[in-house]
Amino acid sequence: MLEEIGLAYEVKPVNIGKDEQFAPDFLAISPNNKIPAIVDHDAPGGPLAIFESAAILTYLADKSGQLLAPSGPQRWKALKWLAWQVGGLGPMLGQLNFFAKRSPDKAPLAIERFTDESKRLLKVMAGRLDSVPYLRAMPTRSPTSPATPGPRWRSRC
Ligand SMILES: N[C@@H](CCC(=O)N[C@@H](CS)C(=O)NCC(=O)O)C(=O)O
Repeated sequence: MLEEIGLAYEVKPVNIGKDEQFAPDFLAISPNNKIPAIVDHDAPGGPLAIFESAAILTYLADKSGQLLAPSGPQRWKALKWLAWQVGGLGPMLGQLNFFAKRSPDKAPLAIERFTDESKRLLKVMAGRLDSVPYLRAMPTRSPTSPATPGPRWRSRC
């Protein structure tokens, strides 16, 4: 997203394979010991640390004025799908990956539960993508209607 909105940034790798997410200087930025996290050194009032991907995406969209409507229904049409992804699909696929692949103990009930729920969520996603090109997007324009110029946050709808 930083590339897409054209904001300068510096990458600080955090090797979670080496438990670097538990280092005190990283925990000061991301107390939940997870990547991604950012620090905006140009924030009003001084450096601002943000963790959780949904918060980071929303913050960067607001800061840059791109990819997300500043207010109104289009903002909420995007944010509800972002919340659905981070609260539903992401965690469910993560749990499925853990129980079905990584865990040495193959607990059938856990695998069944997370498989079913993952399939259900993927079906919701597939249904949405039947009618729009991106989860957050408005219905695809009719090929005969002219493209409507507008603010940059609308350009990918
Ligand atoms: N809800 C978080 C999830 C982030 C997440 O699960 N990060 C994983 C890597 S993909 C992580 O940092 N794991 C390290 C750990 O759990 O110690 C978000 O959306 O930012």
